[in-house]
Amino acid sequence: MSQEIRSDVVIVGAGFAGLHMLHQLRGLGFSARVIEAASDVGGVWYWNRYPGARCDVESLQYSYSFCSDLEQSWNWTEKYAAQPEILRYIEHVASRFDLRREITFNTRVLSAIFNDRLSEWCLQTDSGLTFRSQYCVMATGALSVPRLPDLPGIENFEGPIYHTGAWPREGVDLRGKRVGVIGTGSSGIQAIPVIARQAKKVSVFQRTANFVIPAHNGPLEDEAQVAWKSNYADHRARAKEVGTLYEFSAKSALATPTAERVAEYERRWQKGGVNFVHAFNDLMIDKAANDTISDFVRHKIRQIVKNPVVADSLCPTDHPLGTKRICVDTGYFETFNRDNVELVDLKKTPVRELSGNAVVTTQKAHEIDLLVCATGYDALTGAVLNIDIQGLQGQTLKEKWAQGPRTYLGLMTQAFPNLFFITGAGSPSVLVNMIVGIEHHVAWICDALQYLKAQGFNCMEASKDAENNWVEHVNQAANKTLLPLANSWFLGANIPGKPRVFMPYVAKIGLYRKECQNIADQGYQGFKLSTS
Ligand code: FAD
Ligand code: N01
Repeated sequence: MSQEIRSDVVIVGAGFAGLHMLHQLRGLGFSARVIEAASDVGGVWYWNRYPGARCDVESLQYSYSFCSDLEQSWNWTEKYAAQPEILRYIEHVASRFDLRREITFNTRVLSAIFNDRLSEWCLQTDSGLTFRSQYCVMATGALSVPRLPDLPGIENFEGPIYHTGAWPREGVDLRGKRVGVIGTGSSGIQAIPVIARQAKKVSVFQRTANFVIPAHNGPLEDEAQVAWKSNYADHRARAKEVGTLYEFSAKSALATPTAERVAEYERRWQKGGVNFVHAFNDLMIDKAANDTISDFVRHKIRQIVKNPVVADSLCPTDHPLGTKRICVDTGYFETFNRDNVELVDLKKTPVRELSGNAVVTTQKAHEIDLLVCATGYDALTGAVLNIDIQGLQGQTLKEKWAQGPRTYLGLMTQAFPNLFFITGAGSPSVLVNMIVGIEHHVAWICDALQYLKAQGFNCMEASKDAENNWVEHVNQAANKTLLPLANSWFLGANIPGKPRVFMPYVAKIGLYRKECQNIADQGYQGFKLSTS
C-alpha cells in the first residue's frame, strides 16, 4: 500500500540548498520534508568523489554563514577543501542541526503535480511514497544530472565507464591501469593530474582546450584562519554584495600600458585562483581586452608544456577566457610532461567509435582498461525537467520551457503556483559563489512564505508580464558581455537539442539581491498572491 506524507513544504534535494531550506523553515514553524535520491546528504559533494575533486572558492567562503558558532568552530585544513572534507562538513551540519530525521533518502521524485482545486502539490516517487504539501521547493542542483558522451559504440565498450559526477562510493583502484579520460572541463582538469600519479598510463581525449589558472592550493595556516574568523561578519557582508571576495579591479586592460598589464597578470597568476579573471574591468565585455589575458595564458601554457605540438593543442583558441567556466588546477599542464600521459586532440583525430577495450580515433585505436567521463552536466534545467512537473490546468514545465527556461527572478515560473527554485535559471546561480546564492534564495523564500501566512494568503504565482520582462532583462544582461560567445553549458550548448539560451543572470549578486528585495518590499510586485 502506498504511503502518503504531508507537510507544509516539500523540498527536493539534500545538498547545501535543501539542507539550509529545511533548517530555516523549521525555525519558522513550517513543517517540511526533504526527498533525496542519494543515500545521504551532500548533493554534489556526495556524488563527485572523483580523484582531485575540490572547490575553487576558498573554503572559508565556500561554507554556510547562517550560524556564527558553526563558522567559528569548523576548521578547514586547506585553502581549497577537497571533496571528503566538504562532505564531512555537510554531514556535520546535518548531524548538528538534526536534519536527517526529516529527509527521505534513496528516493527519487518522478512527478510533481499541482492540484488546482486543493491548491497543493503532490509528488510521486520511485519508492511508491507520495508527498503532499502546499509549497514545493526544487533544491535539485544546477549541476546534478551527469551527461555521458554520445560516442558511437559506447554501449559495446568492454571496460568499466565512470562519470566524475557519479563516482563509486568505494572508489576506483587505478593502479596499474590504462585509463582513458574524456573531457577537459573543471572536473577533468582536477582529476587528470591525480589519475596520472596512480595509473599506469593515461590517455586524455580533448575536444576543446580550456583556460586553466593555477590554484596554488595548500594547507590553511591557523593564523590565517583565525584572522579571517575574527572578521567573519564583515567578510560575509561583503560576500552578499560581490559573491566571492576577489580583488575586483576598476581599471581597463586596454587603457593600461602593456608592461603594467602583463605585470598585473603575472602577479595574479602567482597568487592563483579565479581572482585572476578580475584583473581588469573590461575583460568580459571587450574582446580586444580579453585577447590580452587569453594571450598571457597561452604563453604560460607554452612555457610549461615541453612538447610544442602538445602545448599547441592545449592552447584554447575558440573562445575568450572566462566565457566557459574558468578552471583552476594543481599541476594540470605539467601532467602532459609525464611519460605516462598522452594527449589525444579530438579536433585533429576525432573519435570513430569505442570498440572492445579501445577508443578508436581516425588515427589509431587507443587501448584502455577503463574510461573516465568528465563530460559534464545537463546544467541548470536538467534536474527539474527530469521531473514531470505539471502546474495549472495540467500544463507541463517541459512544454513551457521548450524554447528555454522562463522564470521571474529565477525563483518562480508563471502557471506553477507555490513552486520555488533555488539558484535556478534566471538568477546569478552558477556565476557566483553558490553558497551565497543559495542562502539568499532560502531567505527570500522564507520571507515570502511568512508574508503569505501573515496576510492570510496561501497561493503565490509569478505573473506573465513580470516573467516576460525578467527573461528579457536576463537576455540583455548576458548580451552586454562576451559570455554568449562560447559554446558553453551556460547556454546549454553541451546538450544536443537543448535550446541555446544563456541561462544564468549576469549581475553582481548585491544588485540582484536589491532587485529581489525591492519586489518583496512592494508587496511582491509581479506576483499574484491569493487565497485558494
Ligand atoms: P546539489 O548539491 O546538486 O544537490 C541537489 C540534490 O538534489 C542532489 O543530491 C540530487 O541527488 C538531488 N536530486 C536531484 N533531482 C532529484 C530528484 N528528482 N529526486 C530526488 N533527489 C533529487 N560552486 C561554487 O560556488 N564553488 C565551488 O568551488 C564549486 N565547486 C564545485 C565542484 C564540483 C565538482 C561541482 C560538480 C560543482 C561545484 N560547484 C561549486 C557548484 C555546486 O553545484 C554548488 O556549489 C552546490 O554544491 C549546489 O548545491 P545544491 O544543494 O544547490 O545542489
Ligand atoms: O563539465 P564541463 P565539468 N566528446 O561541461 C567534454 C563545476 N565544477 O564536469 O568543451 C568529447 O565543463 C567537453 O568538451 P567541449 C563547474 O561549474 C567545478 O568539467 O564540449 N568531449 C568538456 O571538455 C564546472 O564548469 C569544479 O568540446 C566531450 C568536458 O567534456 C561544472 O561543474 C570542479 C564530449 C565537459 O566539461 C561542469 O564541469 C568540477 C564528447 N562527446 C566541476 N562531451 C571546481 O573546481 C563532453 N565533452 C570548482
